[in-house]
Amino acid sequence: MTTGRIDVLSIFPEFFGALDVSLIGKARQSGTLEVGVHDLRGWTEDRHRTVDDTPAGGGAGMVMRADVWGRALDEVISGPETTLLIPTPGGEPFTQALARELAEQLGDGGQVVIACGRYEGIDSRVGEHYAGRITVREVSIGDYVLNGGETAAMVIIEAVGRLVPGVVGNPQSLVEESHGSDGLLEYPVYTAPATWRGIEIPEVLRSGDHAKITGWRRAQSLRRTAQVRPDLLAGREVTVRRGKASDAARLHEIAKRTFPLACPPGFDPQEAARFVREHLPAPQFRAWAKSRNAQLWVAELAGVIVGYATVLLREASPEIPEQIRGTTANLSKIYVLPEHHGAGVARDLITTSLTEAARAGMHTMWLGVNKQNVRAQQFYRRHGFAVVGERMFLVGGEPQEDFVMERTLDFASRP
Ligand code: J9N
Repeated sequence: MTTGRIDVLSIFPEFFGALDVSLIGKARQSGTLEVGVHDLRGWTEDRHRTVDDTPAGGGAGMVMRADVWGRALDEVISGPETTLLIPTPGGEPFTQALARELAEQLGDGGQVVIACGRYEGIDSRVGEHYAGRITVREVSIGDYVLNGGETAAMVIIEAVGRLVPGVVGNPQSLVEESHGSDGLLEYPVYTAPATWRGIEIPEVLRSGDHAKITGWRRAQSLRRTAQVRPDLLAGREVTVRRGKASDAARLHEIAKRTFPLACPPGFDPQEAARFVREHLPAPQFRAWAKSRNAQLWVAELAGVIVGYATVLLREASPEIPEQIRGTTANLSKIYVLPEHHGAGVARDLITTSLTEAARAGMHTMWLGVNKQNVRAQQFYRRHGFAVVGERMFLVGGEPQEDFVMERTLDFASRP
C-alpha cells in the first residue's frame, strides 16, 4: 500500500542520503513511504545558480530569494491539500501531536513539503504567498540554532514517517508510545545479564508479577518526568483518596524515600532505614487502611501514589494535658516524594486530613515536627497550626527534639 508523499527542497540534497537506510530507507524501497529530495538550485536561472542575496534594510548574512523558492514550490506542491513546512528557530514547536497530524494527512493521500532554508532565512514573502493558497507552518524542532533546515527536516521526516502504517514493523511499540505512557517520559529498561559491572537489574523486573511491574514502570516514568520535565505535569490533577490494603507495598516504598527527608541533617541514614523497617513496613499501612481509629490518605498524580498522610483519631498528645481525650486527632505522617515537592500535593493531603478529621467528630488536630525542620513548620503554620509545646524522644539512641503544633477543626462541615 502506498501513501501520500513528503518532498524536501534544499541546496544540499546529498544531506538526505541517510533516508536511503534503516526503516525509512526500507519503507521507501517497498513503496510504503515516498520521499522526494529536490535540489533548490535546479530552479535558479543564472550562471552561478544563485539562491541568496543581501538582506533588505541591511544587516549581516544573506537571505534566500523569493523568486527561486517560488518557481521550485510552484512545481513541487501538488495541490491545495499540501502542507508546507518551513523549519526555523522561530516556528511553532514541532511536537508528536503535529507528527501524528501530518502522518494522518499522508495516510489520506496528502503531501507534505519541507522547505529547508540556509543563511538568515527565506524571504518572508514566500511563506506569506503560499499561506493564501495552502497550509503553511513554520516549525521549530527545539530551542537551539542550526545552520540550516536540513537537520530539522530529517527529524521531521523520521518522526512523521515512522507513524505511517507499515513503516515500523512492530506497531505495538507505537501503541505503547501514544497511549501506554500517557504523556510521561520512558521508564528505564534492562536486558541480560542480571548483573553488569556490579549494577543489578531491579528485583521487581525479575519477580514475574506483571501488575507490579506495570505499576513500577509507571512510577519510574512519573518520577523521571517530575525530575527533568515538570512542565509535562503542569495542569494534571492531584487526587486524594482513602488508602487501601493493596496500596501498602507502594506506601512502604514511599516511606523509605521520604522518611529520611524529615530527619535532621547529619542523621544516620542507616538509622532512618531501620526506623522505616520497624515502624513503617507494608503491614503497618495495611493496618492503618483497615483501622477504625486511623485515616490513611494517599495522593495520586497520573495514577501513581506520590504521597500519603496518616491521621490517628482520638489520639491525644501526652505533652498537651488540656487536650480533650476522644476529640483530638494526631496528624501522625504526611510525606510527599521529593520530586513532587512544591506541586501542591502536601496541601491537598492536609486539606483532606483536616476536613475528614472534622467530619469524624474531631475538635482539634496536633502533630510533632522536628525543631530543625523549619520548612515543615512554616507549612503547618500556613495551614493553621501553632506551636503549643515540645517533646523529646530517642531514635537510635539519639535525642530528637520536636515542637508540638496544634489547631482547632472548627469547620461548618463537622456534623
Ligand atoms: N529549531 C531550529 C530550526 C533551525 C534552523 S532552520 C534554518 C536555520 C536554522 N534552528 N533551530
